[in-house]
This record gives sequence, C-alpha cells and structure tokens, in this order.
Amino acid sequence: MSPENLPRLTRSSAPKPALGVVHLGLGAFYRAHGAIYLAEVMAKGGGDWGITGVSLKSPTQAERLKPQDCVYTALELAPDGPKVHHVEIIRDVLVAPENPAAVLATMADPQVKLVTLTVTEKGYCHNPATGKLNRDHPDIVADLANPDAPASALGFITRALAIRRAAGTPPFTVLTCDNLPDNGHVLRGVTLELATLIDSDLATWISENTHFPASMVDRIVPATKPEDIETVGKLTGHYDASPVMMEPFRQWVVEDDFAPGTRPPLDTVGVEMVARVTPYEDMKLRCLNGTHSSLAYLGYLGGLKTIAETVAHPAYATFVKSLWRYEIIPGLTPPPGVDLRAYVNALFTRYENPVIRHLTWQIAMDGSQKLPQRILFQLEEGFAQGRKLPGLTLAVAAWMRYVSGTDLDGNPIDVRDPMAERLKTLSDAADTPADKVRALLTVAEVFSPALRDNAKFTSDLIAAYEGLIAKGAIAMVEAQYA
Ligand code: CS2
Repeated sequence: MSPENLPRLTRSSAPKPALGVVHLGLGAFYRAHGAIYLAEVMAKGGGDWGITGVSLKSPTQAERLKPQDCVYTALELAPDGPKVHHVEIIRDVLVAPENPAAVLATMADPQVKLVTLTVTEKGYCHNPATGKLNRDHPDIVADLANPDAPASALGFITRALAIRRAAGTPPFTVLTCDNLPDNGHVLRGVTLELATLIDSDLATWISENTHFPASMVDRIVPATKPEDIETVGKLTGHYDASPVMMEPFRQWVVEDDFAPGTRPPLDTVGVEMVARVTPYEDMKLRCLNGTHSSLAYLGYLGGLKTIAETVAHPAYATFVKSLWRYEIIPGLTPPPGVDLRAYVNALFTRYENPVIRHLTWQIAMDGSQKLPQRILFQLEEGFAQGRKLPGLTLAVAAWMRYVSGTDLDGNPIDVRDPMAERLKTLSDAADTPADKVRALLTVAEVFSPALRDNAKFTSDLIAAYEGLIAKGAIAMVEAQYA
C-alpha cells in the first residue's frame, strides 16, 4: 500500500508546547538533533521551550509538516533494528520569503528566549577562508536594501534584535548548530558586521547584550528518501510526509554562555555544557567531517554510493584509518578526558552502519564552503609543522576533479555548490591537469595564501590529480598507505 493511503500522522492529545525557541533553517538535521534534545528537556522538567521553525528559502518543509500539525517521526536506525520516536516539540513552521513580517514578529515575541540555527555553512554569508562577512553576498545586499524584509538568517537576527531593543525587550540568546569552527564567534562577528552597516548604535547594543554561545553538534542524518517514507508507514501505520532518519549516536557540546533565563536545562538530557568548545569542534570537524568529505569525493569518483559502502571497501577502510592515525590525530589537542583513538574507532563503527544510507553525493555538496575548516586548515598547520599529509592532499585533488563536473569515466556530475559555476569555468578554461589544479588554487575564498604559495603542495596536488586520471580513485586510495 502506498504510504499516502495510510491515516496522516497527528499530534497526540498532549497540549502544544508553549513558545520559547525560534529555529532558523528547519532541515532534517535539527529535527533529528536539537529539537529532540529540547523535547526531552520539556518531557523531563517542563518549561516553555516549544519551537517555531523557520524555512528561509523553500516552502517544502511547511507544506509537509503543517497538514500533520508539525509533528514528525524520527527513526533511529541501529544495525539491529529501528526505533520509532514521535516528536511534538515544533509548534509551527513559517516560510520566511512568504511572510518575513510573521518571522520577525515571532522572533520579537518576549516569550522567545532562544534562537537556534542550522543554516549550513553557506548560510553565514561569510568568506570561509577568513570568517568575515561577504558584503557582496546577494542575501546581504538584499538585507541592506530592505532590512524590514530580510533574506538571510543574519538579517532576521539583526532586525529582530532591533525590534526588541526598540520595545525594551531583552535580546534572545543565539545558538548556532552548524559545522563551523568557532561557530559562535563567527556568527557574532558577521552579525555585528551587518548590524554596523545598518545602525552602529544597534551594533553596540547587540555586542553588549547578546550572547552567541558556540556549539559542537553531531549526529549522522542522511537526507530522507521516498523509500524512508514507505518504511515509516509500514512501521507506524501512519503517513508522515517528512520523517527524519538518524543514527543512534548523538552528541551536543555547548559553550555555557547564555543570557540569564535563556538557557534550557540542556545538561539534564546529556548535553555537555563547557567553558570552551574549540577542542571538541576541532576534533569533530577534522575526525568526522574531514574524513566524511575525503570519503565522499574519493568514494564518489570510485563509483561508491554511500559512506557504508565506501568503508566496506578494504582500500578505503585502510585509507580512512590511516588518515586519522597519521594525518589528523597528530595535529589535534584532545578535549579533556577524551581518548582520540577510541573516538575514531567508534567513528569507524558509525560509518559502517549498513542501515544508514548516507550518499557520498550528499556529503560532496557545498565543498567550497566545507573544505577550509574540514581539510585545508589542517594542511596549512601540518605543513607549517613539517608533517606529511598525502591522504588529505589526495582528497583535495578528488574535490578538484569532482567540481570539474565530470567523473573519471567521463560521466557528468550533478555538482551542488554555491560556487559550482565559477569552479567549473576555471577548470574548463585550463588545458592540462596541472593547469586545472593551478587555476582552482587561485580561488581565494577557499585556499589561503599560505596554501596557494606552497610549491610542494601544488606539485603534490598535481601528481594526485594526474594519478586519479591515470589510475582511478580506488587505485590511488589503495596506493596511499601501501
Ligand atoms: C556531513 C555532515 O553532509 C555533510 O557534510 O559531513 O552532515 C555530518 O553527517 C554531520 O556533521 C554529523 O554530525
């Protein structure tokens, strides 16, 4: 039976949670992570932490969730069988481009204590290599032209804080949940840059009164596929148009820096509240996201569709374990009490989970925004310390081939990246593999001067790129640590 013919999922008889949080960027990840922690906080101790979700671009999520009163199924996928959760913490979903005034009115509501964000790397409208606001970003240009109807998350935060200030309402705390290093600091910086361009007094008020704690978030949540909706229908007997699929593991480490009264008791549900998130962020961004991206480009070019399939290949299993051991861990300072060897062993088991179908193509998206913090900063630091980093270099070469838009068998790749067109044009305009590598290295938003000017890195990258063409991705991965 097609899942649409089943009764639609509805809210249980429990009352809708009272408003306390606005979340910007209502994708699958937040619904499988932050939203579940907040639901647990309320289940345990009450409080007003109900969430109004905001989609900043597309109406799809609202169209799917509203007919089921914003409740959804979160399916925990363990190798020994699934576990069903019903999540009822979301009260409403707003679509920003359809009604920006409604979003601002909700964010300005004195009931709202916390604004959380998962807008992905590109949602910060910054230059990934420097962390500074990109003032030419079309959304920032639009925010400046029309601050009452913002386009970017930063525009909404700034305008909502201006309304609160004018009304004498204290600011909300802004908690970023994206995979960026120093994410709280970066968000505070770009928000203040934008606010300064609008009204310097507002910028001063925000800087003195608003807290932007950093956080490290972790849970593998592959995009929901049509077959997942069917599986949920079979397991629950209900049609859910927007379930989320997630691994059992989860972690959230949050900087304990909230304005009084704005902090949900996250510590009661397993969130680690710490003074400094940086060591946790570095560990996660490099060990997990760095190898995820490496496996994504090299796996995709090797014809491997998912992360589980990729690490099931012996050459890739050896490759990723060696990356951790010889290239990533030596550059890390572990967070207090964490054994990095044990951390990456557990990570390998998470990657192997055969019921998580996490596409290499999905992780390969937006590489221009991800590569600096996942791989390139490590290369820069490692070279400065005189270390050899052949595996990470090979991963960058694979990204360069990937963004050319043609795989190693000559088939087109559907490259999703805000810089896709520019990257392809640069690659196409160069004749030889060496020239393609050199052309891509000139992209200042991605590569720092230190990497661009490193002659050894350039020649190693060219050799890796040529090797991919001559031998294929699997042979290059195999040869790496042989
Ligand atoms: C992934 C992340 O898609 C990607 O880029 O690397 O979404 C990853 O699954 C999460 O950060 C895990 O916490």
